[in-house]
Parts: sequence; C-alpha cells; structure tokens
Amino acid sequence: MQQENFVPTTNSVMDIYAESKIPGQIKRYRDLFQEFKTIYGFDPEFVARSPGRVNIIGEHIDYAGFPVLPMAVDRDCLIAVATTKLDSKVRLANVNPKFTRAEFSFVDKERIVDIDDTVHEWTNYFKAGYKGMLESLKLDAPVGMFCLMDGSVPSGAGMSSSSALVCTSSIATMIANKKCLSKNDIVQIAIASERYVGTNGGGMDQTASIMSHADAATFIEFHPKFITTPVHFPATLPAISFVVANTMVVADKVVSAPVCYNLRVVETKVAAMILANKLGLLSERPQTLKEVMDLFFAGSEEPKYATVTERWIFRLGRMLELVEQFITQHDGYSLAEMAEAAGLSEDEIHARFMSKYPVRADVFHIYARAIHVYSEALRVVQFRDVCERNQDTVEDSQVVLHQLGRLMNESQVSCRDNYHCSCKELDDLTLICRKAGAYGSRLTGAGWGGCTVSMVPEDQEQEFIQRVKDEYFRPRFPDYTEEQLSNVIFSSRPSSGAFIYRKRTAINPYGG
Ligand code: NG1
Repeated sequence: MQQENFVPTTNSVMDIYAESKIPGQIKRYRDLFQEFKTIYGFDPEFVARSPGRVNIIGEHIDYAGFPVLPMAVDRDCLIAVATTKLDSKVRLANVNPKFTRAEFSFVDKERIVDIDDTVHEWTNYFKAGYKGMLESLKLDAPVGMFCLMDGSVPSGAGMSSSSALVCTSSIATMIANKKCLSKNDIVQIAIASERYVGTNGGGMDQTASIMSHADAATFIEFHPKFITTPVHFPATLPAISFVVANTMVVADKVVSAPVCYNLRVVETKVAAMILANKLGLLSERPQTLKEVMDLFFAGSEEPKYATVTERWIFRLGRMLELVEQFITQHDGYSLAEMAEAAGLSEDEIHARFMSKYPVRADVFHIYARAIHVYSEALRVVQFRDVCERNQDTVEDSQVVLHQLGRLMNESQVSCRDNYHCSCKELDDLTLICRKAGAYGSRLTGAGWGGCTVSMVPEDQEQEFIQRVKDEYFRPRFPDYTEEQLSNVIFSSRPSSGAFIYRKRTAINPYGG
C-alpha cells in the first residue's frame, strides 16, 4: 500500500499547521511535553493528533448514505503517550483541569473495557476509540498507556470535538501497540467506536478528521464505495474565506439523542422503508435513502448523462418527485401509520429501528426529513460542481460566489424548516452573518446549537468578524474579553488530517 494510505509521522509541527499558527503550536507542544513530565515523571514517546472539522455543506445526510463536503480545521485533539509492558492499564489526564483524571484496565480480548454511556464523561470517548482499535487488533495483552490530552476543538459546538478525540484515541492505541493500519481502516474503526457512546452517527466527522488535506475540502462518498476526493475552492477574486461563529448554545447530542439526533436517523430510515415499499423494493432490503435511489435506478431506463453531476441531478430530482408522490402525510405519521405505509408491523419497526438506540416521539416527520435529505444531497453535488468548474480560471467571481452562497443559505433553510435541527440563535446568527457580508451562512454539524459557517470574501474577513462581534456577541456577552471573542468567532482554513508527532532530537525537539 502507498505511503499516503497511512497516518503520516512527522517530527516538525510545520508539516501539520499553517505557517501563521506555528509559533503558537510550538509553545502548545512544548507545554504538553512539560506537563506530561510533571505528571508522570518521564517524557512521552509520541503525540497522536486528529483535528475537528467544519462541514461546508451536506448536513444530516451521511447516515442516509449521501456524500458530504467537510474540511478539517486547525483546532485539534492531541494525546501525548508513553507506554509500559509491565501492565495493561491506561492512565488518562487532561491539560484542562475541568476534566478529571482517570484510570482503567483492559478487561480481556472480548470485553476490552466497559463503557457506561449513561454517564457523560470525556473519558468515555477515549475508551470508545481504545475499545474499537483493540477489537480490531485482537491483542491478548495490550501495553499499558500513560496519556495526556490537550483538546482545542470547542465541545458541543458542532465542530466534532468528540470524533477528534475518538480518532486520536484509536490512533494513540494503535501506535502504542506498534501496529500500523491504513487510514481507511482507522476511519471505519472510529466510526463504529463512536457508536459505543450513545449516538447512531454517520461517518463524516471521523473521515474528515483522519483523511483531510491541508488545502481542500473533502467530498466523502459512503455508498456503494467509501471514496474521499479533495475538492479545491474556486480561484475567485476575492478569494473565499470561511468564518466559524459559535452561537454559544451548547448542544449535547448524546443527552438529546432520543428526541433529536437518533430520532432523525430513525425517521430517514423509515422514509427509506416507505419509499422502498411503494416502489416494490422491500425484498432488496435497502437500509438508507441512498440505497433506495440506487435500487430504483438499477431497474429503470435513464437518459444518457454527459457527466456524473448530471446523473446525480437527474436522479435526485426524480427522488424528490417520488417523495411527493408516496410520502403524503406532510404533518407527520404516528407509529401505526408509518408501519402501515412501510408495509411492516409496529413491532418490526420497533425491533429494527428503535431498540438499539431508543427514540421518543408521537409524530414522525417522514416527509420533511426525506425532502431534506434528497435536496441537501443535490446541493452538495452542485456545490462541488461549481467548485470544480471554476478551479483555475473564473470568468465572473461574483456569479460563482453567489452560486455557492445561495446553496449554503438554502441548506440552512432546509435544516430549519425540514429537518428542525436549527434553533433561534442559529437562525439569528446566520442572518447577522449574511447582513455583515457573507455570501452564504449556515449551521454546521448536527445543529440545535453550536456553530455556524459563513463564506465571506477574504479581503473583508476582518471587517466581517468585527461586525458580527458587534451585532451578535457583544450585546449577548458583554463581559467577554477580546481573547474570549477570538475563540467564538474565527476564520478557518482547510487543515491537514491526522498526524503522529515524534520528537526529533533533544537539541531541536520541534523540527523545522
Ligand atoms: P456533530 O456535529 O459532530 O455532532 C453529527 C454526526 C455526523 C453528521 C452530523 C450532521 C457523529 C459523530 N457525528 O456531527 O456524522 O451526521 O451530525 O450532519 O455522530
């Protein structure tokens, strides 16, 4: 396998971060090494690193099998690690004193470690990555680990701090035990691992965290094959800049899962069942709205497409028509009604979709969720298409910027009205961002709080940030210092994915 299929190892932070961030990162790594030594009395052997992400477009469609377009950010999770062969214990500490220290022992090859997902502790995410990796490595006696974590991804903000931690812990466990799996394998392990912590998530975050490239977003396809393709932003004048702004509404996805995240997953899966039933595809056992689409077109006449984008556009347009035709109850379905529409019994619906991850609802909004999924998938492929058609030369930058911005704004409207995953603060902040000069602004990540992402002209980025600070943040958080504000609204360039860092020499520890 080629080198690029493995998580790269470096001894220079310059390989990981953009130039402007190097001085701050050198200090951060130095502090991490020092604190490790203070806590444990010896040096770490390596640091595993995996970043958070911001999703540019494609919300809540990864678990329906459709492509998404996130980019990694330079805020990340670091875990410094030293190992011992004397035991199989894991010691966990965090540079942030808010997160208490913990210790746990490897149980055995089957159980690995117990995770109590009713208790919401940061260490559960570490354990999830550790358990997933060791299940795959099948070791009788993994090494003991001494770990110190430093996370800079804001938590509960829709920037995937949890996945960054799960990915970092998987990589840390793999390297500690001197194994070397491919990035693809680590992604699949991290996706499965995170489900130990209570949400039935898709695979966008873990993929973005591990596979991203420093100068591009990543188009991630899940079905029928897992493929990642870097997508560069168009060469517009002015250039495009993305600004992330945090509403400061903390959305705990795990706590709200039965009525928010996991419920949405169930609603999209039942939508797939209803369509499959109406289209005579139930016997093929499709699991997602994407699989229903593929099965439907496998058996039908199609026009000759000039491009792959044309095929996506035709197919998704047709699926939207089929939703209108067959999912007719716009104000929702009761359990009995959706079972009948899907041609299944209530018990079957329960057993297949609601037993592993419990959900609570009287009314299931199947129509609105299906419209969101197919229309959002369409916006993702259109966004990619605009980017790719304007790679090197752009005839009219304003046209391109407005096209991309419009797609982001439409995504926000659909998240708000069809998917009901926005909230008042997200609606207010995206509006303020558009008024302050963003071409497009939308929630990013699961929603119900957390962050927005706005596409702004690079030459007006600072002015934009000032205006949003004045209009959203200062009135609501008058006591915030400039430093605090710089952590709630900041510009974000596409950053590299996962890395393993090792010190070079005692004399020049930070490389470069
Ligand atoms: P965040 O924002 O990290 O909670 C979640 C899911 C993604 C995706 C988005 C919505 C996990 C780990 N992440 O992201 O897979 O479904 O919501 O687009 O479940």
